Amino acid sequence: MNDSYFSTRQYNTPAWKRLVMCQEIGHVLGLDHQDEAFDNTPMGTCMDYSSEPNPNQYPNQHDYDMLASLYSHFDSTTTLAQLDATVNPDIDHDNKKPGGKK
Ligand SMILES: [Ca+2]
Ligand SMILES: [Zn+2]
Repeated sequence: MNDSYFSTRQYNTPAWKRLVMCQEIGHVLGLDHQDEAFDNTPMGTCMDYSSEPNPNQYPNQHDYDMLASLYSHFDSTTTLAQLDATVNPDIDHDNKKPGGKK
């Protein structure tokens, strides 16, 4: 984290720290901003740009719904075999068993 903003009195508060950490972790998990205007009513999610941090310290239901749609399913394809072939072209993918040693 670039914590240079926290040397500014206005931002060196628990609410701003929670908002920023929540938003950056949200980005790592694949979430985008829900809103990028600073001067409108806070949406109650850390994925909202706002000049009022207090209502925006945590994810809201939309963020949890997005995470569920991103992750609560099995992938229909995988590129793992391609990675194996690059790293070790001798791996026999046809005879690979689930849970077998690799
Ligand atoms: Ca906003
Ligand atoms: Zn952001």
